[in-house]
Amino acid sequence: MKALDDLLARRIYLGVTGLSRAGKTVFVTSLIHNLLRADTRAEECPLRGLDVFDEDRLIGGSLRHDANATVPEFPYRKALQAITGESPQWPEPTRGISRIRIDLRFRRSDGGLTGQAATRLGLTTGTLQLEIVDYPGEWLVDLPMLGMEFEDWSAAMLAQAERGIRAELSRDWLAFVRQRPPGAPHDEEWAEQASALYAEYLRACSERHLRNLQPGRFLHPADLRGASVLRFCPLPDLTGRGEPGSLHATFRAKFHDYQEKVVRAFYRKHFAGLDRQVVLVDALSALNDGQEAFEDQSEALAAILQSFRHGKYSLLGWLMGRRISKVLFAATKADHVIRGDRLHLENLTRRMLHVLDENNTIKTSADTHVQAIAAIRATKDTRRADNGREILIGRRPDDPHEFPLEPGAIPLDFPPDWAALDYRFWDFQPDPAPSWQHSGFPTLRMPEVLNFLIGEDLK
Ligand SMILES: Nc1nc2c(ncn2[C@@H]2O[C@H](COP(=O)(O)OP(=O)(O)OP(=O)(O)O)[C@@H](O)[C@H]2O)c(=O)[nH]1
Ligand SMILES: [Mg+2]
Repeated sequence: MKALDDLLARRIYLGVTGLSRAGKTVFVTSLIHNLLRADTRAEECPLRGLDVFDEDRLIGGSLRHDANATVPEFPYRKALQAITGESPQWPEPTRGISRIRIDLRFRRSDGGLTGQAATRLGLTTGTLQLEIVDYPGEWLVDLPMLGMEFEDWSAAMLAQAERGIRAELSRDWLAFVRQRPPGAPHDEEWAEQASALYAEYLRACSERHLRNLQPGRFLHPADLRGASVLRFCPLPDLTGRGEPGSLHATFRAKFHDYQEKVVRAFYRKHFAGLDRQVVLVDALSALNDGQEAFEDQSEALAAILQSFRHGKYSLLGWLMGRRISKVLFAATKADHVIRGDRLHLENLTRRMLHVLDENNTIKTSADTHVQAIAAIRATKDTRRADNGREILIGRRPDDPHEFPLEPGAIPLDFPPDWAALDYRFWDFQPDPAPSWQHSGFPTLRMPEVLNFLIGEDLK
């Protein structure tokens, strides 16, 4: 029976992505920890609301280490240790792609096709092998590059570099590339300097919370650090396609290599194998960052959305293999807003996606859902004694004590009315609650997230 049980075990690949600092590491850590710690006898289990758990069918989860994996393992223990250690901290930023697998044993329900078929065979239990892949949303921002020639891309990047706060950040790189005409003979040392200055400019943008940055690998090179495929950048004043041997022609060829060996290779090797996808959207930090950063992050999100378009007009039309059947857009860090505003956060995110997805193509491509969540809840809800207004209690980075804090209100419109905006993002720190290590993390709506993504597979 065990062999048959294994044969019927389903493997689901769940992609977790989002732009830098969106909350990917915290999300995966919370999901794994809470599944490992599931205890139906506990009065307050954070999985309450997850169907397989509420129906008392979840037997337990266990981590599986894959000795042959070619992708680094997700740093679960390290992240857990940081959050639940003696002086709790959020986990460190992570780089590149990582994966982790948890096997979930469950009792089959009478509903669901697999469940019925398996029960008929006398199999009352099943296993879901959940393989989680965490990768930077910045890599998806590269997708529109596939539809462009080097010359058009250069012109677009140059125009962008001259706008708003970018003008100041791009000064050194622009001054450098303008010194030499694109028709000049190629020189590897010059190319290295130009691309290094361009990468520095992108990093400076990223520090100012701009996120619509291409090529994404300049920021998260992962295994391509120092590789010559990254030794190019946009060039000014391009005409024609460049004489052979010129800077122009060489950069054009590198751009083409980047399209094929980096962007397409990522989609083919990793993205094509995903069954489900979570896109974490940190609309709150974006609001806090102000209009320019917010608009820039929205453009990055619009580029990301293109990855979920199927069909004739999609840039991924060539991509074969399985298709992502469910996409969840999760507005993260919902514990940063008062209870009455969480629905507003969800609505703002929904409107934002709706506006960005001009042709409604993602809606018609996969089953999509928008939800405001907190993977780890670092605040408590309460009311002010004097006027009864809802407020939050939480910890700031500079003080270990709890404080009542008022984050202000979430705007109802997208784009927001910037003149009227009164929202403040406090950098709440994790609670040193000892129970977190044993009973799991308190969350907002994580059980619903799991119901949407894998509920059917646990029937
Ligand atoms: N209060 C609260 N803060 C969160 C939550 N998730 C993430 N954060 C905050 O967001 C920061 C970034 O979270 P990470 O999970 O490291 O984000 P990431 O997307 O993995 O970031 P990179 O690895 O840099 O790409 C954390 O350091 C926390 O400050 C949450 O559920 N609640
Ligand atoms: Mg991370």
